Amino acid sequence: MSEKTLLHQTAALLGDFGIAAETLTNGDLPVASPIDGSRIATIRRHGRNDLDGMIAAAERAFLRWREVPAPRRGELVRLFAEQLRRHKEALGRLVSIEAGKILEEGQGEVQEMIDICDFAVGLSRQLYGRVIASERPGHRMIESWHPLGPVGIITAFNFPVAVWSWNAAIALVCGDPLIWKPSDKTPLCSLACNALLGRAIERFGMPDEFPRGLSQVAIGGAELGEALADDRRLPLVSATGSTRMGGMVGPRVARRFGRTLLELGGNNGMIVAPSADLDLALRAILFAAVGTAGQRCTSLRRLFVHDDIADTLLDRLRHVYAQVKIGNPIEPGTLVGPLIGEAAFTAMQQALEEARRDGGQVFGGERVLADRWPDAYYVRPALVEMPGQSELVGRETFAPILYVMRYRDLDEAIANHNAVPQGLASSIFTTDLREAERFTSAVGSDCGIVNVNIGPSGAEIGGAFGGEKETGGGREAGSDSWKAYMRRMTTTINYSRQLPLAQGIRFEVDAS
Ligand code: UN1
Repeated sequence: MSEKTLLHQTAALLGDFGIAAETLTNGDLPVASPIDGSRIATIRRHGRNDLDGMIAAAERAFLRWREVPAPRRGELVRLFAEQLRRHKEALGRLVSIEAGKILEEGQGEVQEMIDICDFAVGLSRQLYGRVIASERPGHRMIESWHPLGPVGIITAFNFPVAVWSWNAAIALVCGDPLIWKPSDKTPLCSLACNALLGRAIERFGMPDEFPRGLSQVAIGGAELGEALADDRRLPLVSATGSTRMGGMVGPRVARRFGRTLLELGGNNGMIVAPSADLDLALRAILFAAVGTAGQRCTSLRRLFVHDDIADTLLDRLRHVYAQVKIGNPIEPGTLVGPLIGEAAFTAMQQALEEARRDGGQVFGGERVLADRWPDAYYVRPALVEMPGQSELVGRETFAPILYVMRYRDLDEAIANHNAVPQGLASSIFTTDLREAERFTSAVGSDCGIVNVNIGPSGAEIGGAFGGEKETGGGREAGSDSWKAYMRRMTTTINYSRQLPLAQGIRFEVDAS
């Protein structure tokens, strides 16, 4: 893959989305493809002043958008989904070029966008409140949901389009404008998404400057994230990324009594019990641990295997790990693309070194294809047999490292599974009903996502997505996650001729 080819492909793809060629050359932020490390664009970074103007525009758009009936707002999201269907192949390819994901996964991300849009369109007619029985005669209590205001959305490089869309599609039907700060490693994907949404906005037909403020992208690094977190005009900041980033955003938003929706680090585990269907388990492990080069927040990082089947499973795992095709993610047949960059590679090598010091036996993990692409970082996924769950295993290393530990007793395995700071996704492979139920019960996994006979990654959008502990506690996407994007109102209406007080309190003066 020559530098020229990727550069040209990127410009052509973005051109089709309506992004002018000058946008890709006139700037101060270099964008590289992890495929070969070559530069694919140089775009303009925004400063705090730009962001300030964007937030002001979003505030103005909010005043109009909140008055558009929710099912009409849903119509905009329906139009956006139409654009996504039309450009699924192209946007998926851009994801592959900019984030290094294999084509299949790039397309999968766009499918996830389409799915959440469809969900949001239906939701736009179902933003239900409730009627609550009042304790007072002649009174009615109702709970209703109203638009909240402009939402700040911070996303990571590894899901450069889908995670924004979980927030965007829901926030839009809820009546909230969007300000998106993508990872500065994947800004082009965000420009493409915003351009497609722009086309939908155009077709929807809205007056004057209002469309601009409805959805904006702020390009930059941590300084912009901090500014978003500090700004009182953004009642909600939804942030997906590392626990370190969440530790910066969370307290800053809390200091101004704003609301956060945090989806942070995961250190996802799987228990493989003696009764497990090992063929299924093997495929699930491969997809969850090796897919996306181990760079999903839901990637499988810890495997607890029962002693009785450990040797068999490990033999089979080593076999598939040795065969997995690593290479250019836009070539068909590749299963593992590059790491996002040098820092990810260094962190992975340091973790493997530490694992060896802790008595771990490392299989794989070495750099490959360096002679072909010296500026890109491809690795063979690593399997590491650990004598126990050391401090290292408790940390999330964003790379394809799978720590394997053996167990004898399920409760002990569950306890170890839960004994890490993160709480995103988990799974058990078993055909024993008692074990499956125990794992999904109150005394089982402490994660937000708890699966049986499927791996921890690759969640559908219909469920609420997120996790506990250092994962941040937020829930995005389906179920009733929409409530985070709205303002809850409790209303009591008195249609009687009396004024009874709640709790039977008497508070009167003789006014005669
Ligand atoms: C992420 O890595 O931040 O469940 C999101 C999954 C995907 C989303 C991952 N649907 O793996």
